[in-house]
Amino acid sequence: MNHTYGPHPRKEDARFIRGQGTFVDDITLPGMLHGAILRSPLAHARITSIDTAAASAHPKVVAVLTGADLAEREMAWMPTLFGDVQAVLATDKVLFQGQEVAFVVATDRYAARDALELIMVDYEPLPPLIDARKALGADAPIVRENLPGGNRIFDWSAGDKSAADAAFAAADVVVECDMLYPRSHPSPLETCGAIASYDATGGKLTVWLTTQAPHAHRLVFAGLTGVPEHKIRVVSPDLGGGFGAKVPVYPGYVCAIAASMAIGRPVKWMEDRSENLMSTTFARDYHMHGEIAATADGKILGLRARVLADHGAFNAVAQPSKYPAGFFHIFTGSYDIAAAYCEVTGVHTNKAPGGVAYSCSFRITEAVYLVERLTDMLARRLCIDPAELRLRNLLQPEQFPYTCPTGWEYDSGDYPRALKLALSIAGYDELRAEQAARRERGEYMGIGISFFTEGVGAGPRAHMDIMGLGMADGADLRVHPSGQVVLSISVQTQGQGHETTFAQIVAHELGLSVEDVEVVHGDTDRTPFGLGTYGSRSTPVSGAAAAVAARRVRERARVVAAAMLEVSSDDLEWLDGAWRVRGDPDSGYGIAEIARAAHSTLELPPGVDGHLDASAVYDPPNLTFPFGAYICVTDVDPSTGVVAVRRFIAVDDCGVRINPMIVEGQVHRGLADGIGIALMQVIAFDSVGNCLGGSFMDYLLPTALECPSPELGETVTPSPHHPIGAKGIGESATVGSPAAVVNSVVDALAPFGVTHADMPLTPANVWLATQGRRVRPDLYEN
Ligand code: MCN
Ligand code: CUM
Repeated sequence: MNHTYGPHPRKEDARFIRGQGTFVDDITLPGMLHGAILRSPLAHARITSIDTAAASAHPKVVAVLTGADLAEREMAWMPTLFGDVQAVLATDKVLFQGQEVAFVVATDRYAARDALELIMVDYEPLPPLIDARKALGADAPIVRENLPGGNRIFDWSAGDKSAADAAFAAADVVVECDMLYPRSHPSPLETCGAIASYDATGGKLTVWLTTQAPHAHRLVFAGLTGVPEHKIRVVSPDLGGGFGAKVPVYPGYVCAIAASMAIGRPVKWMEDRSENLMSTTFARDYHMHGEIAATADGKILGLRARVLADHGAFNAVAQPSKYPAGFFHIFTGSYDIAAAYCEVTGVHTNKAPGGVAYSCSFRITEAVYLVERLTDMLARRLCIDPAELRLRNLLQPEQFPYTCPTGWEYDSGDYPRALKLALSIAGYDELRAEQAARRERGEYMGIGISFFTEGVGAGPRAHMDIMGLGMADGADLRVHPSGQVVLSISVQTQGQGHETTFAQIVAHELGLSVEDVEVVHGDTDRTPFGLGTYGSRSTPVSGAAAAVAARRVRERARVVAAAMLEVSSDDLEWLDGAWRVRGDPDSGYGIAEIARAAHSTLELPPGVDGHLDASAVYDPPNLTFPFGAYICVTDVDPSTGVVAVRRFIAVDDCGVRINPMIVEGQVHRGLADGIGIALMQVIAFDSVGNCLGGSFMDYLLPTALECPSPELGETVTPSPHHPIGAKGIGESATVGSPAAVVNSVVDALAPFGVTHADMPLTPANVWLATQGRRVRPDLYEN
């Protein structure tokens, strides 16, 4: 019986490795039609006319929808999860290249694509706004003409400005830097899609959907279509990755729904790779100016940041509503910095909807990058080793719970232990000696460190909401007479292994085998309400709900066990997976026997009903704060600019590990993310707004060739407020690793006087850096 946490093989892999997963595009319904989207070739243009006659006349075309058609159904605009409204199909203007303009429904997918070419759209080009830094200029083109703030979405600040200013005034040294965290794309292997099936007779709408948040999307669909929420079923079958890309509601989903409701047949829409890369939601695009102040012996006194956030044409992605810059303001990171202040301005540009997404912990990615770059620069300026400077400034274990200057309470941590472990795995002193020896020979090796703290598990209802909804999650636990159990959860795995780890949580609490727990998710008709999987919140929130529900089952079982043993339930203790009479460990019953008895005719005490089922709704009291120490070793060839990542050492602390094997898998993929972001990925635009990242020839994914097998270490500092002491892990490595890679490359290039270069550190950009030149990797002037 396996009822402890541990490296249990993933239950879901049996079907995946046999090719038996069911993804949205695998589903075919009787009479199903296929939709395709006509997209704007221009970044900014007025639509003067749309002629769909020829497309409609195509023999295989069943319907053509335009914005005007949707407007008649009041579905031309949809709410986003971030409180914006986004055009489903453009009516007046197009605002980015790839924006949705018309939807063709045909009897097969090829005919639908062919017919797109028969639609005639007249565009009157407008000057596009591509460079976010020009968004607030007097002569900037206005992206959203109907918004009162023009291109300005928000101005937001956090921290104590005067305290920060005073810290800077008192400092011996100040280091500052402009840095860009470029626009990147989560690129799940499965693109986005939907099958909508509307049954007019029953008034029921079923949508198979690539979504990380089935219940949230159902609520949006209810508001849009007028179909009541309880008559809508959103089914999210297996997902081929999400990484944040499947959080937003996309126009294609709504088009499929509108078409199915208009035609009365199921309609499938599945985007292709280029559509996914050009028009689904983006991440980052943060233009940051950071400043760090310190004493001459390297005690950090203050941190300031001024950020311009490029959100593209619409604000598509949820971030807890009180925080328009996500959790960027946890930007003092892992250090004991008394004074900090940041200002963030969000702007619209003529680019695809942006915002957070891509393993980001709601903008903590950008914050970690900023402070870790500045810390390295400070170390260089003060001629202090970057590891030593960090050890002097890391928060100490006795400071927890620690309230950071912008008000968040970090729950637990032992940071020096994690960094020292990473340094010892790396053999840091020997690496520095090797580096010096190589430099003598004209070889450029870099050692880059980063330390990160995340805040994940959104979120406590006292502090945050999405669409006005508190962020509690539900778990329902059904205990069959055999003692086998079914757990229904509101979160949605995209590859993280919830069917295994959530079963482990329940098995652990109830003394069952992992095989005896079946996990149901991804179907709003079968699962309790909750806001979905992102921000590594599944374990912190829904995992807690599962543990609480299981403990309720255990308490119910106690009463039944007492009746079975004819003792008072006070005389029972839970020991080794069974309720036993205190002092008599050989007596007692496990959950299976108790469940059987609960369902039997056994006489139960008054008020006790005859089954063990329980449910829980979990409102987290705080975020959980996982952390880690990363070290990246690179070899850089300054003559070609080629960077090779030789080693990657990652020590992660996510509290209690439910399944260490899955945790390590999460770290592996996050490190690959980070290497990709740091070295090869950017969604760039030319000056008229053509997206230059529309295929995997241009937007590069790292492979095993670029990613060394990482050397992992762990420390375990349980979260004090989480029922099982776990913290999230799903985004840690993506958040923490880019800074380590960049610090490593800049370290390698120190002899060239390089102090900073913006990501991605492609061969061209690295070579330019050695020549003392800085480029804007996100913008190509035509
Ligand atoms: N886990 C564990 N012990 C812990 C923490 C987590 O065993 N202390 C396990 C969990 O039970 C779960 C997995 O690790 O099986 C990730 O858990 P968690 O950190 O709670 O993150 P979520 O499940 O909420 O996943 C979301 C996170 C995010 S936001 C992105 S983005 C991302 C990521 O997960 N997208 C992914 N990892 C991904 N992994 C895959 N394969 N595909 C994606 O799209
Ligand atoms: Cu920020 S990407 Mo994940 O939260 O789905």
